Amino acid sequence: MEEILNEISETLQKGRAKVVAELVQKALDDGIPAERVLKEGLVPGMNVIGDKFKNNEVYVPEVLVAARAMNMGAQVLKPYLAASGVKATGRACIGTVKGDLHDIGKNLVKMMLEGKGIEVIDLGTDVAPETFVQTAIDRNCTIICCSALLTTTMGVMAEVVEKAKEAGIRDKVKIMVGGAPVDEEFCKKIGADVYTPDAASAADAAAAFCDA
Ligand code: B1M
Repeated sequence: MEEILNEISETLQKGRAKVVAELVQKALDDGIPAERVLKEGLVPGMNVIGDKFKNNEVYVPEVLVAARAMNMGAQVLKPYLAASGVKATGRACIGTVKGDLHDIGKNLVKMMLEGKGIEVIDLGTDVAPETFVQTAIDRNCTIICCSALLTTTMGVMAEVVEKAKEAGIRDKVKIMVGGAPVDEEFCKKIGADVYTPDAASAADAAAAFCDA
């Protein structure tokens, strides 16, 4: 079992997207749960690339092809991750905050929320605080989901909270935050409602808000 998970990680690091997708399918066919394929295959591969990127051992083009391989693998996982029992009802808007172009984690969160039956409006990347809030108003969202991967952009989440207050919707919408540099303490400090460390726990928290 571990062999194929390592192979997924290594193939992802080489950016061989098609082979990653095939290996992910094979792992699923072999009975490995989708969450393990994600946590022990795809994500560790991306983390190795991240460390190499930090140490200037690989550069943006290599990171981009690895990211494409990650996305293709995640697409294969989608129907398996999405399978869940009781369905929640509700609507969320999601985006990566202004100045930030990382979208792999955000896409995973979207996928898992949809798996819970929540309708998700994907605002993409580089999303201004006003856009999160205006979308929540226009589309009557129960939840605003903000993702950030950069220490230089996580502060935008505080602006989302402030804009929601200014627009008078703070008591009507839950604000969820996440992404590698974000933690519980930061969430409390900016007055957001919940921080979750990964996509699966984000989906659980979102479903709980929708059912409340
Ligand atoms: Co960027 N990058 N990058 N990058 N990149 C990081 C984040 C970095 C840690 C790399 C490093 O130095 N080791 C570093 C940030 C340092 C910091 O701020 N502390 C960094 C940097 C510096 C940069 C640039 C500034 C580099 C440059 O140009 N000099 C630049 C910035 C561009 C910009 O955004 N304006 C940049 C660019 C890029 C690429 C475009 C090349 C590419 C992004 C491609 C894409 O997303 N389509 C990229 C990538 C791929 C990475 C790494 C390697 C991988 C990120 C990733 O996708 N991880 C990353 C290093 C790393 O993280 N190890 C790095 C896999 C993904 C599944 O995890 O997104 O954390 P993650 O999501 C997780 C959780 O965080 C959580 O759930 C997911 C899993 O379940 N989660 C949430 C995420 N959002 C959530 C929301 C929630 C709840 C949970 O609720 C709403």
